[in-house]
Amino acid sequence: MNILYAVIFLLLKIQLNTNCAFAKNATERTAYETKIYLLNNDEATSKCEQPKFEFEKLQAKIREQELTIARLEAKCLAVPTEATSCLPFGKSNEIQRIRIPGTESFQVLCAAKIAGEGWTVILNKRQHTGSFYRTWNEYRNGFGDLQDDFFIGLQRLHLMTKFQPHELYVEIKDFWNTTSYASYSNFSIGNETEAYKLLTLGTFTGGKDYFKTQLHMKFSTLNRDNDNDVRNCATIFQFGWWYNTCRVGRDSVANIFTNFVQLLIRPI
Ligand SMILES: [Ca+2]
Repeated sequence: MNILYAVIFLLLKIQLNTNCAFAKNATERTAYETKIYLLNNDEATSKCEQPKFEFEKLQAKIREQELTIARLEAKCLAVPTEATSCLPFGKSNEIQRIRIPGTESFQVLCAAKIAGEGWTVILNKRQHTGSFYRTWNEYRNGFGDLQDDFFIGLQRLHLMTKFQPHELYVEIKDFWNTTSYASYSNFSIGNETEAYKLLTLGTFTGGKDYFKTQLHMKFSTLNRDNDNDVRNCATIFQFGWWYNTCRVGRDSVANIFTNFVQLLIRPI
């Protein structure tokens, strides 16, 4: 007889819990919970028992959400908080600090008065000061003074143009003080293993195409002859460059009659 009561009690409990779990509204649910309480006479077990699969589904959903949050956090942390070019500095013509993935942050000279806002000066050369007759390591790491003559360095230039596409702007003043300009829509250079090869230039616009024979050329310096001439052009012109042959005419940046050269880049 006791077993029969126990079975009836159990069936009743299951029925009440099922009805409770699928109650249409809060009032119905409370009514079932009251009945469960009266049956158990115990507040701790009077609450409606959710079916196990519902609970597992909720747990899986929470785990998914946690994973999404973790990925978003990782993404946020990976985005550099520093500027990656002069673009965010807008009208600045001052020295600013930028950081490119793969290297420490470094200072650059921004230019907003030459060809619009947001340009980074990568080379500044005046004939009367400084020297560009430098070694491979100097050209790789950069040299000079940002307030005067300088070169940003091939490694930084490689990382900058690899990280995001850049346009190039060239301003040249020759021996006779004639100023001319050139711009290229997509300037990029390779890594050191590729001898910082001039990979792309994009479309040329402007007066003189200063880079027309330099495309796909490797970089050469006084102690690293990567040009296509029997001689070392960097030694002849005392200037590190993406030389092809040593027959550089007046249309070349490496021209010895160049009074002033400024190269600028800007993300596109
Ligand atoms: Ca050579």
